[in-house]
Amino acid sequence: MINFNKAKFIKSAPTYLQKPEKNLKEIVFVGKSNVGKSSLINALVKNKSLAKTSSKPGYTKLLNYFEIDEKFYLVDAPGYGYTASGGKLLDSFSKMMETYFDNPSLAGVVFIVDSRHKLSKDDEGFYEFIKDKGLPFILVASKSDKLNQSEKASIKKHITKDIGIEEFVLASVTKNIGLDEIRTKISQLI
Ligand SMILES: Nc1nc2c(ncn2[C@@H]2O[C@H](COP(=O)(O)OP(=O)(O)OP(=O)(O)O)[C@@H](O)[C@H]2O)c(=O)[nH]1
Ligand SMILES: [Mg+2]
Repeated sequence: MINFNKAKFIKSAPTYLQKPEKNLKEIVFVGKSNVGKSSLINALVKNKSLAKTSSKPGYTKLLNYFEIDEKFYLVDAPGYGYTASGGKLLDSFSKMMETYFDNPSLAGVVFIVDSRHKLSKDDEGFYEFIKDKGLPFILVASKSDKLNQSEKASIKKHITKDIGIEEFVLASVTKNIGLDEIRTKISQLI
């Protein structure tokens, strides 16, 4: 059993090569800027001020390592702004993240998309990228508190039918939806 409430900030790093000394597995949170990566980390550990959040996009600038229950790291990452092309990530931030994915400690990706919209080209590009790399991932559709029933049905149809991802978690940090399921899935990757 992992105690997610036992969470502490360890350090910020520009690449995984500067990661914390203690060698633990890592779960990284990835998605477009402002999708709710940092908020989701806070909700999972029940500490609203652990990871810094903002209503403005582009807030998280480095890899932020949070140690959970002395067992593994949750890694908060900047949001993407990259162009997907043949599985390569193009801009300078993306180069930084591309090297991150060669990190041997990486145990899985929490891939977050906005439940109010279809996947963007960048989301689809990132999905191709993790598929190519064969990385285990948990797909989370965030901000589900903003959806009505028919909108929930339509994002489900989009993800499962158009994109072809069978399993995903519809989540809301404000309404505490999907969080236990995400904790369970992360525990299975560790
Ligand atoms: N209604 C609602 N708002 C949310 C939810 N999750 C995040 N937000 C809001 O979305 C905004 C962005 O949240 P962040 O957690 O900072 O997003 P981020 O993905 O870390 O953004 P960057 O670090 O800039 O890439 C904030 O105003 C949050 O309060 C949610 O489940 N529901
Ligand atoms: Mg952030």
